[in-house]
Amino acid sequence: MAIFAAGYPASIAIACDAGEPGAAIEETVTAGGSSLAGAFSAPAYYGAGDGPQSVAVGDFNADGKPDLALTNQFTLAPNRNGVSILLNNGAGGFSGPTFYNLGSRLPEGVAVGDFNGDNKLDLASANGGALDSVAVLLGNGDGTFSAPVYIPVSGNLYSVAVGEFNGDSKLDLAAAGDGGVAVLLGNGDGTFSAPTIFGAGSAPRSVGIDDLNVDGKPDLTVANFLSDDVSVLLGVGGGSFTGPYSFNAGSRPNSIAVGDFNVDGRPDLATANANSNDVTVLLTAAPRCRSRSHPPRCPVAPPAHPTARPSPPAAAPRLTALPSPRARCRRA
Ligand SMILES: [Ca+2]
Ligand SMILES: [Ca+2]
Ligand SMILES: [Ca+2]
Ligand SMILES: [Ca+2]
Repeated sequence: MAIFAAGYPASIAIACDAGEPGAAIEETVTAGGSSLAGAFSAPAYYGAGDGPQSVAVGDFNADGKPDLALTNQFTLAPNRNGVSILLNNGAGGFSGPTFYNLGSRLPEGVAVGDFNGDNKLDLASANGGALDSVAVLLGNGDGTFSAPVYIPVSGNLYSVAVGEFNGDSKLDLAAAGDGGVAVLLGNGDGTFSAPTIFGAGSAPRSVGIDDLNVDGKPDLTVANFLSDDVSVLLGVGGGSFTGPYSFNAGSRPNSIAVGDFNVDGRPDLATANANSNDVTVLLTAAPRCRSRSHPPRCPVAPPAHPTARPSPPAAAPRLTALPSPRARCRRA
């Protein structure tokens, strides 16, 4: 990985051929610094229990106003680990919290989805500690939740995300922890399959979901805290993934998020790097064009690979890092 001084954006193209299923990703390291003074009101603070770790948004009481769900950790008092709900009061403020106890589990990440198809939002938390697990709390539609149900997942979980991996229209979960990425397929009734573990880098801390290679199948992105990189696992359908494909990040990436930062219609990645005090941004590049015509012509979207690539060997091949950005192909 090339090292860039903060504030001096640079890029490395890491590309796959247009016909390959691998995402083509261009790497840029940036740091913040521009002022957004006046963009937000003065901060308001609401009680959220002991040791809030993570926050997610959903309309839990179906009043059209987004509410908050947080995870709490208080290791000195295990009965204060859990999930807190703050309901939107309609004036930009929040009431609560209402607390759901997860015992001695140490919840980190929390995600929102309707897991049982009743149009009421539910919660999933990624729990570390001795009882590492995913906790599922089904929503009652009025801002309250059922008692948590636990799915054991070894590996000291840190993060959970909601996706649909096997095309059955039932929401699934991906959870990142020290053991890799656990995929739990939803049964549509709020229960989930036992986890299938996919390898990532060292100490995965955060997982995101998006379709990076635009093949209609959601892919997994993972920030690996100890290997200082991002793992991309490409969905192949059926709840399975190939990879991991590794991309360098800053030092100790702790969180990953997906967004189309260059507004080209392709999802990009950002990691928060706890030790290098910066953000790594990985821009998904357009597929490399093999055409020798002038001007070169590329497909608007990468064509679907005709056959699923077999599972990679234990040491998955890395995508080739190119020394400089390639000229963009002009779209036909
Ligand atoms: Ca539900
Ligand atoms: Ca599913
Ligand atoms: Ca995909
Ligand atoms: Ca983009």
